[in-house]
Amino acid sequence: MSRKIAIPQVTRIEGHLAVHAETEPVGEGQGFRVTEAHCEGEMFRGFEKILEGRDPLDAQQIIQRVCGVCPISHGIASVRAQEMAYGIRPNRNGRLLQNLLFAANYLQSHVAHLYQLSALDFVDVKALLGYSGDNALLRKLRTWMEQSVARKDLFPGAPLLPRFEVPYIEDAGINLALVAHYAEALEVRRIADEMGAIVGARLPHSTALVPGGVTQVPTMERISSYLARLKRVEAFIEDVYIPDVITVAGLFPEYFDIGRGPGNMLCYGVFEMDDAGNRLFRPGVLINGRWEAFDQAKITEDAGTAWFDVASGLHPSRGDTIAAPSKKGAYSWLKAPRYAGQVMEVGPLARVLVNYHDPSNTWVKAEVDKVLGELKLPAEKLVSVLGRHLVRALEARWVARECYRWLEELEVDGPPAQDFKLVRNGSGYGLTEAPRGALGHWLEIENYKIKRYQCVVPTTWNCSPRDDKGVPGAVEAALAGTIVADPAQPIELARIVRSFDPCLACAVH
Ligand code: NFE
Ligand code: MG
Repeated sequence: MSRKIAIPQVTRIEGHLAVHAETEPVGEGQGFRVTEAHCEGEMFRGFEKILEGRDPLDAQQIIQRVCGVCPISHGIASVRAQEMAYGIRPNRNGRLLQNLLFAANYLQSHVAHLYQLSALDFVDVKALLGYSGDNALLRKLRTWMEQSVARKDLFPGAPLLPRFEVPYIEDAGINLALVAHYAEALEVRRIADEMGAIVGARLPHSTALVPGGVTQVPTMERISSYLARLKRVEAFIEDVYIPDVITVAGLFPEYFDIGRGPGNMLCYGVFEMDDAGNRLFRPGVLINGRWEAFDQAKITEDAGTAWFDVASGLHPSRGDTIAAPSKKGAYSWLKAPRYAGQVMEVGPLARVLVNYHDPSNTWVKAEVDKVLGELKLPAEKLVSVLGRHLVRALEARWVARECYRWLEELEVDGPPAQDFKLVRNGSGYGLTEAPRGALGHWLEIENYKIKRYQCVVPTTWNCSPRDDKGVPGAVEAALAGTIVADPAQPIELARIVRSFDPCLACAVH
């Protein structure tokens, strides 16, 4: 008999996502296959409307509040849109300082994703209660665990339980190490946020980010403070984060075959490497396995299954945000973004695969092939739950490495931003890559005020509902076909959803 699976609140992601799946039995004792899945974004925020009528210079401040995890992405997209409207580019220091600020936010976000959000999909935290031994970490964890076992409401140990009761990692040493790294990751994330604050004046929401650069002059003291912290964060990525992902991959190799998704990949490009605008990760798309140049005119948003009373299929420069909570046939507060009418995956995997197949870019291919060779893994297996975790960790390595170069290229005590003049009327768009993928802001200015502001956000792409043709979004597609051993404990689905690192707070903006 078929079974419905409901995960009414996916925990350990940002924001409010419900997942519903229909299943059919595979065979006696062989579990249930997902025939179709729905992702429901359950909250409306309305930042696009909040910005209307305001001073454009306030946009990067207000829009960063969309998220506490990836605020700098929204800040960067916003200043890029303004830079286009004002007809400027960041000066050299401005470009490098924005990269350093953005990179710090990437590193914080990627480390958070593996440890605070995903590790408990694999680590057996409950087993820790039974482990002998006595140290400060174990004592703290036992207290958390005992509290969380005893109570159903919110409590200090809430991130650890409840959980699906399924087989987790059995090796006590690995469980203990991963939980110790969970605690260490909190410290590393604080240090990464300090790196961001050195350049951006404060984190999570930077007050120093402006069109054309930042307001913090790169003094020798700031450069050396950033560098010291970068070394600490990089050591964690190299010695802990990447090895941990490889350890988990070795214990759950079947997850290289689970959670594939639509296979189409979109990347807007990120981290400007020179004054001509070349980027570390270049823009591009993969459609049906073929690389194509990226064209921003091909982005549209369908709204047929979203709770909005707006026209469907519009380019975001013409989009609008009118909430319609009673709309018939709708099931999500996310619109359905499409590229050339196609559903797209975005995120670290998309950045890396688009660049892997880019005919003009060789560094990504060389780096990826080296790791695939070491792991004896074919490239196709990257499009999977474990592939997303692995690529995200590798990306943290590459971004940390670039930071050294950007620090060296800074002109010490030189101007940190390009000057600009406000415009009475104008428009622009800012396309960048947030840690979770392709992020775009579209801005229209009329009489020195924001007339229209539209955001199309990474998790809006990944957790998109069905479009007007009925085609499922990327995560919906990744869930379909999955075999769930026990529909009452659908850990397979949770692992797939979390591999995309969804942030519904961003997605519904
Ligand atoms: Ni709230 Fe975000 C990132 C953006 S995801 S985390 O990364 O933009 O939709
Ligand atoms: Mg939007």
